[in-house]
Amino acid sequence: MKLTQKTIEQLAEHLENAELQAHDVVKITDEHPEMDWDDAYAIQNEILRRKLARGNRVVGLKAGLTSHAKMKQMGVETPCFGFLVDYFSVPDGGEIKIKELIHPKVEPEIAFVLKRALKGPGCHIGAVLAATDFVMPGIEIIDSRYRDFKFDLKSVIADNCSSSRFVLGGQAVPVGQLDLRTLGVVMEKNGEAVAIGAGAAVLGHPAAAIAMLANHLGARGEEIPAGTMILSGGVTEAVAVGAGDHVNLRIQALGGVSCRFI
Ligand code: OOG
Ligand code: MG
Repeated sequence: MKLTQKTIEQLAEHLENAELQAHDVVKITDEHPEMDWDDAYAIQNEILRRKLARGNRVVGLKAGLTSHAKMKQMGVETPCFGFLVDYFSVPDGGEIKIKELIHPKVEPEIAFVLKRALKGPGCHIGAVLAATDFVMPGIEIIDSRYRDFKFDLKSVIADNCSSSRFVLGGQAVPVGQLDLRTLGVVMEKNGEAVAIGAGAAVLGHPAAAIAMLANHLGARGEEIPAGTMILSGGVTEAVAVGAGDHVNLRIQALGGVSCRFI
């Protein structure tokens, strides 16, 4: 760790205020180029602590930057992990208020729900599939607090990996009979297909993103608890949205999920 506890708390407050007040900020590594990975996750944890103290609850976890399309779009080469709290959750078909957000983008995701806890190190896709209750389609709405969505990996980790809203829907399907690599993914904006892909775009197999998360937490002595919902990461590039847009995601064998921006 390179930052003091006081600086970590200040940066967490700074980034969380940007989220809650829907305004952008410059990336924090501009002022703190010395910060390291532990500092980045410590800032994210401090944002979580602030939310829990205010009565919010964790309702899921996420892996991000797990597909080449996303890594290329954002100019980074390693996945990141974040948390999802209660007020991020939007019902299927629900409305999302643009004025509560800065510059939102949507991305198609495969969501996993676990029936058993997963603990690294050494977690692999076999363990993930064995522990998975079902998968379902999810639209993630990301909203980097950084100006023009420009950041480096440490800055984006501190910013809880741009987490903002998510929508789950479709069908909850057990993984036993599915080949998650070849599941087709089509996301439409206002009726036009704007993002098309397949599950394998996520680290070769979306379960690998869940295994990486378990191994990341395992290195810190933590686990993914049974029952956790996890977004495995955008399959394609994220697509910018504005007021009036309607987004619909369909995933082969898993059905569809949608939301509207007002
Ligand atoms: C970081 C969040 C990435 C994903 O699924 O790749 C993410 C960003 O692109 O702003 O959620
Ligand atoms: Mg995502």
